[in-house]
Amino acid sequence: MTELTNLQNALLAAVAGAEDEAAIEAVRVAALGKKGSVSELLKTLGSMTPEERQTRGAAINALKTEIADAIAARKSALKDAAIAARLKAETLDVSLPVRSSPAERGRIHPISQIVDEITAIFADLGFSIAEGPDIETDYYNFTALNFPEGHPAREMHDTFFFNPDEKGERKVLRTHTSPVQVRTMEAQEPPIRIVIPGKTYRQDSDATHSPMFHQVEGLVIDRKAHVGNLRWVLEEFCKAFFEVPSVTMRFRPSFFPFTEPSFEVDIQCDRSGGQVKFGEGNDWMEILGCGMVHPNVLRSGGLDPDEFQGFAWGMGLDRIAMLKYGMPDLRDFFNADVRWMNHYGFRPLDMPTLFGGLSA
Ligand code: 2NL
Repeated sequence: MTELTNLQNALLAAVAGAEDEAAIEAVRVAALGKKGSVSELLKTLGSMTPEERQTRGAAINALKTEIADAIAARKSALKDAAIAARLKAETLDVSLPVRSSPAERGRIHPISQIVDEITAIFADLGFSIAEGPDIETDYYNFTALNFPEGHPAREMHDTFFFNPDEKGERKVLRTHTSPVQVRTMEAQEPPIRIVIPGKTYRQDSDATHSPMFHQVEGLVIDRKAHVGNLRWVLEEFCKAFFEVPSVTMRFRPSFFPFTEPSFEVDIQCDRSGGQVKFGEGNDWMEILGCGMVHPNVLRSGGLDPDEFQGFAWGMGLDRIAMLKYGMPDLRDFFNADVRWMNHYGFRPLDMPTLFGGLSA
């Protein structure tokens, strides 16, 4: 019997010493598996005399039951311990403050904000938004807009030209967004009321000029559109954009190839306090150019100038954004500096609306 007692002690010690579920399973296989130590003993029962079976056989069976129970108990204890350890390791501290989502932390670039503000104002006045390609043909950028071939204004625009293609045609980076208006006149029947925000390009670079800059242009074509309508639209725009109840505007005669008559528009302002205030003061600030669409441009758009007339305007956004939001150097706009964006950028969910306040 000491042999059985020894085995019993050894197995119980092994059970007690099993540190995890894999170890206890190994003990089970070694004792109760097909070739396990206890199983081997059970096999000897067949060759025993009936008396032997009653004493030794019963003892072997008792050992088997005891070991099986011990293993089961240890297994269940180890399983509980494993679950407890996992629960401890995977605990979430639900009292930690929630991190803001990346979409909330990102910032809207002031130029995008200005475009959103301006398009919200004109959408409210019944305008649609039109867009077109940045790479244009010489025809849409110049010829269709009444810049004759060899006209000095083509050079005045400091145009970026592409290398000539097989046909000798040189594409350009558009120097203004006006090509989009010609494309729209070709594609749509009047009445046309569109605003065109977009990137434009000229070879110029200093504190107030960037070779890539932004414009918004507008176009209205109808049978009876006139300068009075133009003035009203621009005045409504300026009041909404500068967020003041009234503005005084000055229309000075000017020249653009695509309009006749042409005007440069100043808005009354006060620069005395180191900051520009609109709607009051003794200063003027130029904000845009405009005019009645030249008959040649109407013809380029497939319209009969004896039937239709229209007005158009264009303004540079970058300088206006610097002014409205007090940013000193234009070059910082396009340096992709996260610190600058965090300072001057706008919250993505504060969309400009006329009822909620444009830049509030
Ligand atoms: C400025 C002046 C202007 C236009 C743009 C335009 C477009 C067509 C026909 C007639 Cl298709 N005019 N655009 C008209 C007057 C002025 O821009 O100083 N922009 C920054």
